[in-house]
Amino acid sequence: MISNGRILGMLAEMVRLMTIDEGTSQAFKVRAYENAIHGIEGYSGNVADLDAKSMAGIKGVGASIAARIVEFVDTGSVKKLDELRSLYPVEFVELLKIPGLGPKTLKMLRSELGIGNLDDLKAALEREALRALPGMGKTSEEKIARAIERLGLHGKDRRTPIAEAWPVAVGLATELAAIDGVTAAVPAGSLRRLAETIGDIDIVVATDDAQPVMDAVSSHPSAQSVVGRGEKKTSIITRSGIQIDVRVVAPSQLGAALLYFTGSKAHNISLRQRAIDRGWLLNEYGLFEDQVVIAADTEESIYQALDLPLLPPPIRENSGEIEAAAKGTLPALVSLGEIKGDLHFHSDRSGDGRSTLEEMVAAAAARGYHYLAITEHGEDLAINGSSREQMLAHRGRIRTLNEQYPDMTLLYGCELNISPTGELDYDLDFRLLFDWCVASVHSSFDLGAEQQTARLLRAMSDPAVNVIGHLTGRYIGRRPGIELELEAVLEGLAVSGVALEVNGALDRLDASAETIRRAVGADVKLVISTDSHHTSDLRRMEFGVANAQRGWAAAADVVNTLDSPTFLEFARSRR
Ligand code: DGT
Ligand code: CA
Ligand code: CA
Ligand code: ZN
Repeated sequence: MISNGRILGMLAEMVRLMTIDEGTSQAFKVRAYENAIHGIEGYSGNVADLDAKSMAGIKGVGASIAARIVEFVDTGSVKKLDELRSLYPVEFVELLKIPGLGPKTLKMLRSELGIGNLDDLKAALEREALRALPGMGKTSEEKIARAIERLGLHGKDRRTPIAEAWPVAVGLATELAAIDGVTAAVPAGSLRRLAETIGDIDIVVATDDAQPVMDAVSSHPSAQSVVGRGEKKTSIITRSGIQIDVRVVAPSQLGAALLYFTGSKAHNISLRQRAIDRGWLLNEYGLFEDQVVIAADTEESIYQALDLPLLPPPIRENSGEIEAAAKGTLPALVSLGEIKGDLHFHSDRSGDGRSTLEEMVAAAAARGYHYLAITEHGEDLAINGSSREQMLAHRGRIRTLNEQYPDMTLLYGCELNISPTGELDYDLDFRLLFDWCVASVHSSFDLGAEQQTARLLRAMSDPAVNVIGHLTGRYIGRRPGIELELEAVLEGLAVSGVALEVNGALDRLDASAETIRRAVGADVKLVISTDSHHTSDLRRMEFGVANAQRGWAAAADVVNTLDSPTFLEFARSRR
């Protein structure tokens, strides 16, 4: 059975390759595939079960794309995709990640200079060959060279942003879990710890019959090459250049294997030392005294035998967690079940929103939230801000809609734009009409640290502001965050009572875990948010919570764990 994840992977590859083929991501055909992806992401059934006609009934999926999906389901491949793959090999497509290299430029580099991969590009930069091309110059050469440095696009050291690796890992694990005899298939390694970038994907599969799993992996359609094949371990490199290690273990040893392959290595070494201190041995097969198993089947049983509570993967970095847990001083880390609302949330009132207000609110209600802040973009954001009139009309719609949800308080909110000097949208009186305001940087990312810091401090002095959204504005692996004086910013937050957002979008994870940990130490309040623009984004809450854990945040540090009355008091407290 072909999963929705596999179909989405195929469509995403079509988008990548057609963007190059068409020369722009705005081409009609590319947009059509993107719409199909959004539609399928929001579809809860199994797409492969549908015929072409009912597939075309899914929002965003047209007849010709439906036909391609059917071809994929029936034959395991798509002719058009194969053609595009031979035109644009992986090592060429990879160059698209470099800021400043759009599809048109890339095609020109290939036709004019024969550049087909990173090594070719570096050599061309070396001999200053790019600057002679139309639309290029010395500055563009320098910019590209810097971007190559910063993205770490260097052969084996290359790391993949977690947002890119996550769907690949979860998709493959879901497929392997469906193989007969498999009792569990779990992504481990740095991905499970929610590291920002992933060296390779590690998947642990529990079954007594390794052969079908190893076969499925080595013949997987996403594999470009098989780089290792053993009885219990197979490694492949995907067409998008990510290495995946799949290891098979006996179900009775799943806990020990997960613990070992989740790491981090430093955490493992400390745990093993704890075992040695007790005269025991800890490895990927279990915890042993002489040859006798003390614990092996679950991670929890192993931690327990070592007099420790189950430590969640995000904090397994050997940065004091084992010592703190042993002493009982580890904070009770925030958990998903404690989250009572989402406080950074867009509908299609924002130009980049993709679901209606009604759909978004229904999705939040389905999660059992007690409160929800609708935070459409403020007027200044170039393409998709809302005017005063639009905002006030939206407020009416929100209030009316709230009548249908007696168990949830809807807050009329806004995501205000912080100007380069720290001013905010509208005027203070208008801002104070909002029940909840996120304030975020969406422009002038290149200012110096001093200016950025002043800008943020000024924004948080505004009485309408409740939380600073995605603090640095980074996109992991694509855009560095703004520079700022963290100490001063955290002190400003602590003094003003403005919260710091933990943005759960996987390509942001902003604030970073390090910043969160420092914020917690500085008594700064946190808000964990999804920044949803579509109903399928609400699940980002689990990433936000995991990143907050990675920053050692307790429920008491997180505003949206408060019960409704206490939260509403917090929302009003600076007004
Ligand atoms: P990555 O792939 O660089 O993002 O980081 P990880 O943490 O996924 O590292 P990886 O893939 O090399 O290994 C997966 C896990 O296996 C790692 O987190 C801990 C465990 N591991 C690997 N090598 C060793 C080792 O030499 N000693 C111990 N104790 N554990 C290891
Ligand atoms: Ca790994
Ligand atoms: Ca690995
Ligand atoms: Zn934003």
